[in-house]
Amino acid sequence: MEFKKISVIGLGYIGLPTAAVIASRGFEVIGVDVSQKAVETINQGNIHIVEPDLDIVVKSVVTMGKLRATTIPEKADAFLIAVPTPLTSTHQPDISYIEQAALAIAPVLENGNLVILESTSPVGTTEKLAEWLAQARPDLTFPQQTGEKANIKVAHCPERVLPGYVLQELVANDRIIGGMTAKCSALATALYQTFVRGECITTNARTAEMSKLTENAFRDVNIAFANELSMICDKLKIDVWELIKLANRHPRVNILKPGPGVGGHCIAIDPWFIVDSAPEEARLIRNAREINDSKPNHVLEKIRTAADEFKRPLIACLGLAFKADIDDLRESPALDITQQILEQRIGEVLVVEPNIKKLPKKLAEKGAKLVKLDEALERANTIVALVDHKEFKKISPNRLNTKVVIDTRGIW
Ligand code: SAJ
Repeated sequence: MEFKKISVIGLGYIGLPTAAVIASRGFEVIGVDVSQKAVETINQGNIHIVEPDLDIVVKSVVTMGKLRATTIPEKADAFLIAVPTPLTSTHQPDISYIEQAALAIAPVLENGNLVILESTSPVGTTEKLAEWLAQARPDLTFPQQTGEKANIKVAHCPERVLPGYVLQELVANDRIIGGMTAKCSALATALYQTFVRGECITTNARTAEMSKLTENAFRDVNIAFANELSMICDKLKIDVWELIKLANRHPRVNILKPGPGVGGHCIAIDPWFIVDSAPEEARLIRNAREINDSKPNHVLEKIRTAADEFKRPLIACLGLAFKADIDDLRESPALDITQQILEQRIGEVLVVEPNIKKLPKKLAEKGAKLVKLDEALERANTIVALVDHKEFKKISPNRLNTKVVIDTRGIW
Protein backbone atom coordinates (compact mmCIF):
# COMPACT_ATOMS: atom_id res chain seq x y z
CA MET A 1 0.00 0.00 0.00
CA GLU A 2 1.13 3.50 -0.69
CA PHE A 3 0.79 5.99 2.15
CA LYS A 4 -0.33 9.45 1.14
CA LYS A 5 -1.87 10.92 4.25
CA ILE A 6 -0.61 10.15 7.76
CA SER A 7 -2.28 11.28 10.97
CA VAL A 8 -0.33 11.69 14.22
CA ILE A 9 -2.47 11.76 17.38
CA GLY A 10 -0.81 13.67 20.22
CA LEU A 11 1.60 16.48 19.33
CA GLY A 12 3.93 16.40 22.32
CA TYR A 13 7.60 15.50 22.76
CA ILE A 14 7.29 12.43 20.52
CA GLY A 15 4.29 13.12 18.28
CA LEU A 16 5.34 16.56 17.02
CA PRO A 17 8.90 15.59 15.98
CA THR A 18 7.54 12.39 14.38
CA ALA A 19 4.86 14.34 12.47
CA ALA A 20 7.43 16.90 11.33
CA VAL A 21 9.95 14.27 10.16
CA ILE A 22 7.30 12.33 8.20
CA ALA A 23 6.05 15.59 6.65
CA SER A 24 9.63 16.47 5.68
CA ARG A 25 9.67 13.27 3.59
CA GLY A 26 6.87 14.72 1.46
CA PHE A 27 3.81 13.04 3.01
CA GLU A 28 0.70 14.98 3.90
CA VAL A 29 0.58 14.90 7.70
CA ILE A 30 -2.39 15.81 9.87
CA GLY A 31 -1.43 16.36 13.51
CA VAL A 32 -4.23 15.98 16.05
CA ASP A 33 -4.11 17.32 19.60
CA VAL A 34 -6.73 18.07 22.24
CA SER A 35 -5.01 21.38 23.03
CA GLN A 36 -6.37 24.20 20.88
CA LYS A 37 -3.37 26.30 21.90
CA ALA A 38 -0.84 23.68 20.72
CA VAL A 39 -2.75 23.34 17.43
CA GLU A 40 -2.71 27.12 16.84
CA THR A 41 0.97 27.40 17.73
CA ILE A 42 1.91 24.65 15.27
CA ASN A 43 -0.28 26.04 12.48
CA GLN A 44 1.61 29.34 12.87
CA GLY A 45 4.83 27.38 12.23
CA ASN A 46 5.94 27.57 15.87
CA ILE A 47 6.46 24.94 18.58
CA HIS A 48 5.25 24.61 22.17
CA ILE A 49 7.98 22.25 23.42
CA VAL A 50 11.76 22.51 23.63
CA GLU A 51 13.85 20.26 21.38
CA PRO A 52 16.94 21.33 19.41
CA ASP A 53 16.23 22.20 15.73
CA LEU A 54 12.58 21.11 15.93
CA ASP A 55 11.44 24.73 15.42
CA ILE A 56 13.24 24.88 12.05
CA VAL A 57 11.75 21.61 10.76
CA VAL A 58 8.20 22.48 11.92
CA LYS A 59 8.39 25.97 10.40
CA SER A 60 9.51 24.52 7.07
CA VAL A 61 6.89 21.70 6.80
CA VAL A 62 4.05 23.99 7.92
CA THR A 63 5.11 26.65 5.39
CA MET A 64 5.24 24.00 2.63
CA GLY A 65 1.72 22.90 3.60
CA LYS A 66 2.87 19.37 4.45
CA LEU A 67 1.95 19.53 8.17
CA ARG A 68 -1.34 20.85 9.47
CA ALA A 69 -2.68 20.57 13.03
CA THR A 70 -6.29 20.18 14.13
CA THR A 71 -8.31 19.17 17.19
CA ILE A 72 -10.69 17.03 15.12
CA PRO A 73 -9.38 13.77 13.56
CA GLU A 74 -9.70 13.37 9.79
CA LYS A 75 -9.52 10.41 7.42
CA ALA A 76 -5.98 9.15 6.72
CA ASP A 77 -4.12 6.04 5.51
CA ALA A 78 -2.30 5.54 8.79
CA PHE A 79 -2.78 6.77 12.36
CA LEU A 80 0.16 7.04 14.79
CA ILE A 81 -0.88 7.40 18.43
CA ALA A 82 1.69 9.21 20.58
CA VAL A 83 -0.25 10.33 23.67
CA PRO A 84 1.04 10.30 27.27
CA THR A 85 0.78 7.20 29.49
CA PRO A 86 1.39 8.68 32.94
CA LEU A 87 1.58 6.95 36.31
CA THR A 88 -1.11 7.28 38.96
CA SER A 89 -0.13 8.26 42.51
CA THR A 90 -0.29 4.56 43.43
CA HIS A 91 2.20 3.56 40.69
CA GLN A 92 -0.34 2.22 38.20
CA PRO A 93 -0.21 3.04 34.49
CA ASP A 94 -2.94 5.38 33.29
CA ILE A 95 -3.83 4.43 29.69
CA SER A 96 -6.96 6.59 29.51
CA TYR A 97 -5.37 8.94 26.94
CA ILE A 98 -4.97 5.95 24.59
CA GLU A 99 -8.64 5.06 25.05
CA GLN A 100 -9.61 8.68 24.30
CA ALA A 101 -7.42 8.65 21.19
CA ALA A 102 -9.06 5.38 20.04
CA LEU A 103 -12.54 6.85 20.47
CA ALA A 104 -11.48 10.00 18.63
CA ILE A 105 -10.13 8.23 15.52
CA ALA A 106 -12.71 5.40 15.38
CA PRO A 107 -15.34 7.43 13.47
CA VAL A 108 -12.92 8.27 10.62
CA LEU A 109 -11.35 4.79 10.20
CA GLU A 110 -11.68 3.16 6.78
CA ASN A 111 -11.05 -0.31 5.39
CA GLY A 112 -7.27 -0.70 4.74
CA ASN A 113 -6.12 1.72 7.46
CA LEU A 114 -3.12 1.12 9.72
CA VAL A 115 -3.24 2.11 13.41
CA ILE A 116 0.07 2.29 15.29
CA LEU A 117 0.51 2.75 19.03
CA GLU A 118 3.80 4.55 19.77
CA SER A 119 3.13 5.48 23.41
CA THR A 120 5.09 3.51 26.01
CA SER A 121 2.48 1.07 27.28
CA PRO A 122 1.96 -1.80 29.72
CA VAL A 123 1.84 -5.25 28.12
CA GLY A 124 -1.59 -5.91 26.58
CA THR A 125 -2.41 -2.27 25.72
CA THR A 126 -2.24 -2.75 21.92
CA GLU A 127 -4.81 -5.55 22.23
CA LYS A 128 -6.99 -3.22 24.35
CA LEU A 129 -6.63 -0.47 21.74
CA ALA A 130 -7.79 -2.88 19.01
CA GLU A 131 -10.72 -3.89 21.22
CA TRP A 132 -11.79 -0.26 21.84
CA LEU A 133 -11.65 0.40 18.09
CA ALA A 134 -13.65 -2.77 17.34
CA GLN A 135 -16.34 -1.81 19.84
CA ALA A 136 -16.68 1.64 18.29
CA ARG A 137 -16.71 0.29 14.70
CA PRO A 138 -18.67 -2.99 14.50
CA ASP A 139 -18.87 -2.48 10.70
CA LEU A 140 -15.09 -3.04 10.31
CA THR A 141 -12.97 -6.10 11.18
CA PHE A 142 -9.86 -6.10 13.39
CA PRO A 143 -6.89 -8.51 13.80
CA GLN A 144 -8.18 -10.06 17.06
CA GLN A 145 -11.35 -11.05 15.15
CA THR A 146 -10.31 -12.09 11.66
CA GLY A 147 -6.50 -12.27 11.81
CA GLU A 148 -4.78 -11.50 8.51
CA LYS A 149 -8.12 -10.77 6.80
CA ALA A 150 -8.84 -7.81 9.09
CA ASN A 151 -9.88 -4.50 7.48
CA ILE A 152 -7.76 -2.56 9.98
CA LYS A 153 -4.12 -3.39 10.74
CA VAL A 154 -2.83 -2.66 14.26
CA ALA A 155 0.76 -2.57 15.60
CA HIS A 156 2.82 -1.33 18.53
CA CYS A 157 6.01 0.50 17.54
CA PRO A 158 7.44 2.05 20.70
CA GLU A 159 9.34 5.32 20.44
CA ARG A 160 12.91 5.13 21.85
CA VAL A 161 14.36 8.59 21.23
CA LEU A 162 16.50 10.46 23.74
CA PRO A 163 15.22 13.95 24.66
CA GLY A 164 17.71 16.47 23.28
CA TYR A 165 18.59 14.19 20.32
CA VAL A 166 15.08 13.40 19.10
CA LEU A 167 15.49 14.47 15.46
CA GLN A 168 18.68 12.42 15.00
CA GLU A 169 17.46 9.36 16.90
CA LEU A 170 14.03 9.30 15.19
CA VAL A 171 15.83 8.56 11.94
CA ALA A 172 18.93 6.68 13.10
CA ASN A 173 17.60 4.28 15.79
CA ASP A 174 16.45 0.75 15.01
CA ARG A 175 12.68 0.31 15.39
CA ILE A 176 10.81 -2.55 16.98
CA ILE A 177 7.65 -3.30 15.03
CA GLY A 178 5.11 -5.37 16.98
CA GLY A 179 2.19 -6.13 14.70
CA MET A 180 -0.91 -7.98 15.91
CA THR A 181 -0.37 -10.21 12.83
CA ALA A 182 2.47 -10.61 10.32
CA LYS A 183 0.62 -8.40 7.79
CA CYS A 184 0.19 -5.70 10.44
CA SER A 185 3.98 -5.78 11.04
CA ALA A 186 4.71 -5.67 7.31
CA LEU A 187 2.48 -2.63 6.74
CA ALA A 188 3.93 -0.79 9.76
CA THR A 189 7.47 -1.63 8.56
CA ALA A 190 6.64 -0.14 5.15
CA LEU A 191 5.59 3.10 6.87
CA TYR A 192 8.66 3.39 9.12
CA GLN A 193 11.02 2.57 6.27
CA THR A 194 9.94 5.80 4.60
CA PHE A 195 11.79 7.85 7.26
CA VAL A 196 13.86 5.50 9.49
CA ARG A 197 17.46 4.72 8.48
CA GLY A 198 17.90 2.19 11.32
CA GLU A 199 16.72 -1.40 10.99
CA CYS A 200 13.02 -2.27 11.46
CA ILE A 201 12.79 -5.52 13.45
CA THR A 202 9.45 -7.29 13.66
CA THR A 203 7.92 -9.15 16.60
CA ASN A 204 4.47 -9.43 18.17
CA ALA A 205 2.74 -6.54 19.98
CA ARG A 206 3.21 -7.89 23.52
CA THR A 207 6.94 -8.45 23.06
CA ALA A 208 7.31 -4.97 21.55
CA GLU A 209 5.53 -3.45 24.58
CA MET A 210 7.74 -5.36 27.01
CA SER A 211 10.87 -4.57 25.03
CA LYS A 212 10.41 -0.83 25.44
CA LEU A 213 9.75 -1.21 29.18
CA THR A 214 12.77 -3.50 29.51
CA GLU A 215 15.15 -0.96 27.93
CA ASN A 216 14.21 1.72 30.45
CA ALA A 217 14.10 -0.73 33.38
CA PHE A 218 17.59 -1.96 32.46
CA ARG A 219 18.91 1.60 32.62
CA ASP A 220 17.08 2.24 35.89
CA VAL A 221 18.52 -0.91 37.51
CA ASN A 222 22.04 -0.02 36.35
CA ILE A 223 21.71 3.55 37.71
CA ALA A 224 20.29 2.13 40.98
CA PHE A 225 23.40 -0.05 41.26
CA ALA A 226 25.55 3.08 40.83
CA ASN A 227 23.43 5.04 43.32
CA GLU A 228 23.61 2.22 45.87
CA LEU A 229 27.39 2.10 45.42
CA SER A 230 27.56 5.86 46.01
CA MET A 231 25.74 5.49 49.34
CA ILE A 232 27.97 2.55 50.36
CA CYS A 233 31.06 4.58 49.39
CA ASP A 234 29.92 7.56 51.47
CA LYS A 235 29.78 5.25 54.46
CA LEU A 236 33.13 3.59 53.73
CA LYS A 237 34.87 6.89 52.81
CA ILE A 238 35.69 5.85 49.24
CA ASP A 239 35.41 8.09 46.15
CA VAL A 240 32.62 6.39 44.16
CA TRP A 241 33.69 8.06 40.90
CA GLU A 242 37.21 6.68 41.13
CA LEU A 243 35.76 3.30 42.13
CA ILE A 244 33.42 3.09 39.11
CA LYS A 245 36.14 4.28 36.75
CA LEU A 246 38.40 1.47 38.00
CA ALA A 247 35.68 -1.21 37.88
CA ASN A 248 34.70 -0.13 34.35
CA ARG A 249 38.25 -0.87 33.17
CA HIS A 250 37.18 -4.52 33.29
CA PRO A 251 36.14 -5.49 29.73
CA ARG A 252 32.74 -6.83 30.84
CA VAL A 253 31.76 -4.20 33.45
CA ASN A 254 29.88 -1.02 32.50
CA ILE A 255 28.38 0.79 35.49
CA LEU A 256 26.39 3.96 34.78
CA LYS A 257 26.76 7.15 36.80
CA PRO A 258 25.33 7.85 40.24
CA GLY A 259 23.48 11.14 40.60
CA PRO A 260 21.02 13.01 42.81
CA GLY A 261 18.24 10.61 41.74
CA VAL A 262 16.58 9.58 38.50
CA GLY A 263 14.26 12.04 36.78
CA GLY A 264 12.44 12.52 33.50
CA HIS A 265 9.24 11.01 32.20
CA CYS A 266 10.49 7.60 31.17
CA ILE A 267 13.16 5.85 33.24
CA ALA A 268 11.54 6.77 36.57
CA ILE A 269 8.08 5.70 35.35
CA ASP A 270 8.20 2.80 32.89
CA PRO A 271 9.68 0.19 35.29
CA TRP A 272 6.53 0.58 37.42
CA PHE A 273 4.49 -0.69 34.42
CA ILE A 274 6.38 -3.98 34.72
CA VAL A 275 5.97 -4.07 38.51
CA ASP A 276 2.23 -3.46 38.11
CA SER A 277 1.89 -6.36 35.64
CA ALA A 278 3.98 -8.85 37.66
CA PRO A 279 4.26 -7.59 41.25
CA GLU A 280 5.44 -10.90 42.72
CA GLU A 281 8.16 -11.47 40.13
CA ALA A 282 9.49 -7.94 39.50
CA ARG A 283 11.47 -7.70 42.74
CA LEU A 284 14.76 -6.32 41.44
CA ILE A 285 12.99 -3.81 39.19
CA ARG A 286 10.87 -2.51 42.10
CA ASN A 287 13.89 -2.36 44.38
CA ALA A 288 15.85 -0.35 41.82
CA ARG A 289 13.00 2.16 41.61
CA GLU A 290 12.95 2.50 45.39
CA ILE A 291 16.73 2.94 45.59
CA ASN A 292 16.70 5.65 42.93
CA ASP A 293 13.75 7.38 44.57
CA SER A 294 15.58 7.41 47.92
CA LYS A 295 18.69 9.07 46.53
CA PRO A 296 17.46 12.69 46.77
CA ASN A 297 16.99 12.22 50.53
CA HIS A 298 20.52 10.92 50.93
CA VAL A 299 21.82 14.01 49.10
CA LEU A 300 19.65 16.26 51.26
CA GLU A 301 21.13 14.78 54.43
CA LYS A 302 24.65 15.46 53.11
CA ILE A 303 23.68 19.07 52.42
CA ARG A 304 22.21 19.42 55.90
CA THR A 305 25.41 18.11 57.53
CA ALA A 306 27.52 20.49 55.43
CA ALA A 307 25.27 23.46 56.18
CA ASP A 308 25.43 22.79 59.92
CA GLU A 309 29.07 23.93 59.81
CA PHE A 310 27.98 27.51 59.05
CA LYS A 311 26.22 30.12 61.13
CA ARG A 312 24.53 31.43 57.97
CA PRO A 313 24.55 28.68 55.35
CA LEU A 314 24.35 30.16 51.85
CA ILE A 315 23.84 27.27 49.47
CA ALA A 316 24.38 27.49 45.71
CA CYS A 317 22.30 24.87 43.89
CA LEU A 318 23.87 24.36 40.46
CA GLY A 319 21.23 23.04 38.05
CA LEU A 320 17.49 22.33 38.30
CA ALA A 321 16.82 20.32 35.12
CA PHE A 322 16.35 16.53 35.20
CA LYS A 323 19.56 16.06 33.24
CA ALA A 324 22.39 17.93 31.55
CA ASP A 325 21.93 20.70 28.97
CA ILE A 326 18.15 20.73 28.74
CA ASP A 327 15.57 23.13 30.20
CA ASP A 328 13.12 20.43 31.30
CA LEU A 329 12.43 20.73 35.04
CA ARG A 330 9.61 18.19 35.22
CA GLU A 331 10.21 15.13 37.43
CA SER A 332 13.60 16.54 38.34
CA PRO A 333 15.44 15.33 41.48
CA ALA A 334 17.51 18.55 41.37
CA LEU A 335 14.35 20.62 41.65
CA ASP A 336 13.03 18.44 44.49
CA ILE A 337 16.26 18.72 46.47
CA THR A 338 16.35 22.51 46.06
CA GLN A 339 12.75 22.76 47.18
CA GLN A 340 13.43 20.60 50.24
CA ILE A 341 16.44 22.76 51.25
CA LEU A 342 14.06 25.72 51.28
CA GLU A 343 11.13 23.97 52.93
CA GLN A 344 13.28 22.48 55.67
CA ARG A 345 15.03 25.87 56.10
CA ILE A 346 18.48 24.32 55.79
CA GLY A 347 19.89 27.58 54.46
CA GLU A 348 19.52 30.48 52.05
CA VAL A 349 19.48 29.35 48.41
CA LEU A 350 21.03 30.76 45.23
CA VAL A 351 20.03 28.84 42.10
CA VAL A 352 22.07 28.70 38.89
CA GLU A 353 20.18 27.23 35.93
CA PRO A 354 21.57 28.57 32.65
CA ASN A 355 18.68 27.06 30.65
CA ILE A 356 15.81 29.00 32.24
CA LYS A 357 14.97 32.70 32.56
CA LYS A 358 12.65 32.57 35.56
CA LEU A 359 12.56 30.45 38.71
CA PRO A 360 9.57 28.15 39.24
CA LYS A 361 7.07 29.86 41.54
CA LYS A 362 7.43 27.30 44.31
CA LEU A 363 11.13 28.16 44.67
CA ALA A 364 10.79 31.92 44.25
CA GLU A 365 8.01 32.07 46.87
CA LYS A 366 10.29 30.45 49.40
CA GLY A 367 13.02 33.05 48.84
CA ALA A 368 15.37 31.32 46.37
CA LYS A 369 17.17 33.64 43.93
CA LEU A 370 18.11 32.82 40.34
CA VAL A 371 21.64 34.17 39.85
CA LYS A 372 24.55 33.95 37.39
CA LEU A 373 27.20 31.29 38.01
CA ASP A 374 29.87 33.87 38.94
CA GLU A 375 27.69 35.45 41.60
CA ALA A 376 26.85 32.06 43.14
CA LEU A 377 30.50 30.97 43.23
CA GLU A 378 31.47 34.32 44.75
CA ARG A 379 28.85 34.50 47.49
CA ALA A 380 27.87 30.96 48.56
CA ASN A 381 29.73 29.03 51.25
CA THR A 382 28.27 25.67 50.17
CA ILE A 383 28.20 24.60 46.50
CA VAL A 384 25.93 21.73 45.47
CA ALA A 385 26.27 20.44 41.90
CA LEU A 386 22.92 18.88 40.99
CA VAL A 387 23.15 18.76 37.19
CA ASP A 388 26.23 18.31 34.99
CA HIS A 389 25.45 21.21 32.63
CA LYS A 390 28.36 22.13 30.33
CA GLU A 391 28.77 25.54 32.04
CA PHE A 392 29.55 23.83 35.37
CA LYS A 393 32.14 21.49 33.91
CA LYS A 394 34.24 24.55 33.00
CA ILE A 395 34.49 25.85 36.59
CA SER A 396 38.16 25.99 37.59
CA PRO A 397 38.93 23.98 40.75
CA ASN A 398 40.60 26.92 42.50
CA ARG A 399 37.26 28.76 42.57
CA LEU A 400 35.95 25.95 44.80
CA ASN A 401 38.97 25.68 47.14
CA THR A 402 37.49 27.73 49.94
CA LYS A 403 33.97 26.27 49.68
CA VAL A 404 32.23 23.21 51.00
CA VAL A 405 31.43 21.24 47.83
CA ILE A 406 28.85 18.50 47.31
CA ASP A 407 29.20 17.16 43.80
CA THR A 408 26.32 14.74 43.10
CA ARG A 409 27.31 14.30 39.43
CA GLY A 410 31.07 13.77 39.74
CA ILE A 411 31.83 16.88 37.67
CA TRP A 412 34.91 17.99 39.55
N1 SAJ B 1 20.95 9.29 34.88
C1 SAJ B 1 21.82 9.01 35.91
N2 SAJ B 1 22.97 8.31 35.62
C2 SAJ B 1 23.28 7.90 34.36
C3 SAJ B 1 22.37 8.19 33.31
C4 SAJ B 1 21.21 8.89 33.60
O1 SAJ B 1 21.59 9.37 37.07
O2 SAJ B 1 24.33 7.31 34.19
C5 SAJ B 1 19.70 10.04 35.15
C6 SAJ B 1 19.60 11.36 34.41
O3 SAJ B 1 20.28 12.38 35.06
C7 SAJ B 1 18.09 11.56 34.38
C8 SAJ B 1 17.55 10.14 34.28
O4 SAJ B 1 18.62 9.28 34.68
O5 SAJ B 1 17.65 12.15 35.59
C9 SAJ B 1 17.06 9.74 32.90
O6 SAJ B 1 17.94 10.24 31.90
P1 SAJ B 1 18.38 9.38 30.63
O7 SAJ B 1 19.29 10.23 29.81
O8 SAJ B 1 18.93 8.08 31.05
O9 SAJ B 1 17.05 9.02 29.86
P2 SAJ B 1 15.73 9.81 29.36
O10 SAJ B 1 14.67 9.62 30.39
O11 SAJ B 1 16.02 11.19 28.93
O12 SAJ B 1 15.39 8.93 28.03
C10 SAJ B 1 15.20 7.53 28.14
C11 SAJ B 1 16.04 6.81 27.08
N3 SAJ B 1 16.08 5.39 27.35
C12 SAJ B 1 17.23 4.68 27.38
O13 SAJ B 1 18.33 5.18 27.20
C13 SAJ B 1 17.14 3.19 27.62
C14 SAJ B 1 15.45 7.06 25.70
O14 SAJ B 1 16.13 6.31 24.71
C15 SAJ B 1 13.95 6.68 25.68
O15 SAJ B 1 13.36 6.92 24.42
C16 SAJ B 1 13.26 7.58 26.71
O16 SAJ B 1 13.81 7.25 27.99
C17 SAJ B 1 11.77 7.29 26.63
O17 SAJ B 1 11.06 8.08 26.00
O18 SAJ B 1 11.34 6.26 27.16
